[in-house]
Amino acid sequence: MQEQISALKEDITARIDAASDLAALEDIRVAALGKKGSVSELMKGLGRMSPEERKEMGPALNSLKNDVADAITARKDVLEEAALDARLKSEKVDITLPVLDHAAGSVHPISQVMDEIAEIFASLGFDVAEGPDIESDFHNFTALNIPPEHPARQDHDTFYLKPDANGDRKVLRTHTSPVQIRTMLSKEPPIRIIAPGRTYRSDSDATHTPMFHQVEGLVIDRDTHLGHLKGTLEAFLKAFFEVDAVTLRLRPSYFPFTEPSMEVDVQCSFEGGTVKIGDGNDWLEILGSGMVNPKVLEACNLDPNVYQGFAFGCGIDRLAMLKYGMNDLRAFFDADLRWLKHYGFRALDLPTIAGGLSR
Ligand code: 2NM
Repeated sequence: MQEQISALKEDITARIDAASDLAALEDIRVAALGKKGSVSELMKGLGRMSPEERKEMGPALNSLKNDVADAITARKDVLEEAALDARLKSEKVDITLPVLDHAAGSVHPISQVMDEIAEIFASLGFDVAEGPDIESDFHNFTALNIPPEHPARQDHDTFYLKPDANGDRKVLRTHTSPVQIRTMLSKEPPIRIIAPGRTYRSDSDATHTPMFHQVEGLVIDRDTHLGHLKGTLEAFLKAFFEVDAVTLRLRPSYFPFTEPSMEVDVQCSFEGGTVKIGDGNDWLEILGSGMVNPKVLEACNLDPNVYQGFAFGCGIDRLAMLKYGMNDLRAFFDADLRWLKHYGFRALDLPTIAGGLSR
């Protein structure tokens, strides 16, 4: 019996060492330790033995079983490591090689438009400012002359976060204006910035998505006036739509953070089923703007008797649709590769004023 055990052990270990892959090893395990395996069959025989025999054979069979199991585990480790090595070798990527086809990935139209806007305003002397998406109530509302009980806080369809221990609720910023507030609080005028980025309102239909993109602009100095606002917006829209001239119409409006406030329309035509910006018989509302309300300046510790300035804001998603002839806002966020291939921009082809924005 002892001899039978050693012979079996020798046989099984030889097979284990010869197993060339994990599947072959599993077959060996089943043939030895499985329900009907050779080792299991021997162990079944224990029941028919006399107590003396069992006393001797029990431990011997147990250690056979353990030795076989250990040998399988050891071989499994070796085979798994070899399999991983082979896989790493076959999937090796030489990251020092030049990109084969950089057109394979593309820049999303919204990123392209943000780059274009930053480039245009850089040429006018503006910096790009950024701030957090999760904002304090103060920066998103109060400092902008939107007091606690103002209906604008509901009108904005604000996403509120759970209140903290002090009962303060943070918000997903409903506009990028809090970036302007942060800039005025931390920098001395003159200030010339744009604040592009993500904004959030609980609103979803063909023309609204709960996350959308805005760019706002802010200029603060001692003698900044409405003429500067109009000239800046004209220069921006001409460069953005790549036309020689634009005609603007400033319509009186109301925002809590500006006084006076103006809606800005650009002259356009809708002939032939597409919008043409520049001239024509129609008007397209494109921006909100105004002179920064003295209360906002005060909230930012700026003396309204010394400093004044203008601000404006507009939706980037809509600007992108207008410029690149897209009709459904929701397609921006579908991540449909066919759409991205059609509308995407070449990754390394950055917009420049000199080289053209949207080649
Ligand atoms: C708009 C329209 C008009 C605006 C105002 C400010 C700030 F912080 F200076 F008061 N930031 N953005 C503003 C003004 C935004 O968006 C339609």
